[in-house]
Amino acid sequence: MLVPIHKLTEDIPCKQRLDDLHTYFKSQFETEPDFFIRVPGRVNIIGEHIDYCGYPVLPMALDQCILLAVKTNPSDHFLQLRNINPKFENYKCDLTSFNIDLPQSGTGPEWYKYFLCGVKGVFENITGEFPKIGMYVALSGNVPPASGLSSSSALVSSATLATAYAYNISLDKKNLASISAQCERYIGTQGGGMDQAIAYLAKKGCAKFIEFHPELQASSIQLPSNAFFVVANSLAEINKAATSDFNQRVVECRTACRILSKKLGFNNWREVFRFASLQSRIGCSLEELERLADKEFSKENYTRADVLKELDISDQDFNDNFLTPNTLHMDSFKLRQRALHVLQESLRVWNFKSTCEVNSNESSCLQKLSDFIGQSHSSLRHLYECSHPSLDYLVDISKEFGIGARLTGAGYYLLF
Ligand code: ADP
Ligand code: NG1
Ligand code: MG
Repeated sequence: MLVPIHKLTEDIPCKQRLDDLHTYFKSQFETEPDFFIRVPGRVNIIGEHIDYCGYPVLPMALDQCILLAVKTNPSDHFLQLRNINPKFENYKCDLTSFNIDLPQSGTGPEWYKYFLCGVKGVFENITGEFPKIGMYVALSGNVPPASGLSSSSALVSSATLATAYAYNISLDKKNLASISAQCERYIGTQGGGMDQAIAYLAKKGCAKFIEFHPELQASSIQLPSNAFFVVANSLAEINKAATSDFNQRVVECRTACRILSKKLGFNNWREVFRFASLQSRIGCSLEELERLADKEFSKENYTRADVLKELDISDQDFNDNFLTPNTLHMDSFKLRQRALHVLQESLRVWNFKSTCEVNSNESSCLQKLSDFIGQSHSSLRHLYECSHPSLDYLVDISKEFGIGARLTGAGYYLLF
């Protein structure tokens, strides 16, 4: 949401935080902001680690959000960033020449690099040379960072929206979501677009069924009126850009998909790296694709040599064209487990959606939804191996009370 300062009314959401940010902005820059931006975090109800395979997901927006106060300054070309949380350092750069260089390992990228992703994403969508305009920006965020609730994408998406508005670029919400999804990859992770899509396309009072293939589409899903969703923090944090875990899973999925595509004799198997594309290319059902993966991937573990043999390519080709900078070391691939998770989880999303649509007010409905959520966690824990002992503990306690619970986001968080 974008609010010019003259429309800052009393009934606007987050009014107190906006007032505090307004005061902070003035104390930092000794001037008034031109506009405010609000972008929510999200909780994904079901459909985990499948967006980057092209399959639909079912998230909803949270109240927790990133707020920005922004003033443009046409008389210079500097970006100046301040964060109301003193833990995050001030930042200034020249918008005519900046780059997003990433740390080699260890801690994740500095917070302002997520903002730069959004700026870069918009700049890339402006054709030809254009004058750079300075921007003063103050940020206030209360999405718990590195916890699976999409604080990173709320931050990147807020930067995209702020930059597009500052530069008077007219883009619709779907375009903004797609640009934000693409440019967040400059932070080093190969995400799928769920977080940025819900950031822009969420509607109050419902979840969204978000499709990516063949193009971005969001439809509202009415959840049962007698259902409660609780988001609990396991307190285990992971910065997705600080380790290669996230990208390793993406690479395993892409590799599995390419191997199936090659086995099926598709000449362009290199380009068919998302299961959703493979499925429409074959023209089969999810169940049929699952049976194919089950049949073709019989090993628990594939070595690098196994993969090279299956694809009939050289080590150099594999490194250059199929791996990411932080997955070059990979020499073991759990193709079977990752493929089965993706295809079964995708089926659960469709079943969850149709259960909500068909009998949303029957008591049996809640039990069914709860079961899907429980199965999703079990799959993420055992097949996708992205859970955490603290999370499993919370899920196990919930089970004792007959409540379906699962992690949400890339890992390390909980929902029921
Ligand atoms: P998430 O699951 O929350 O998206 P990520 O690992 O993708 O986790 O991104 C977390 C990173 O996003 C943080 O380490 C920080 O760099 C940045 N971030 C999130 N919220 C804020 C904030 N309020 N202020 C500054 N940076 C933030
Ligand atoms: P989080 O954990 O919020 O960073 C990540 C990806 C999503 C999706 C989920 C797993 C990004 C920006 N986000 O979310 O696209 O793949 O993990 O379902 O990469
Ligand atoms: Mg993130």
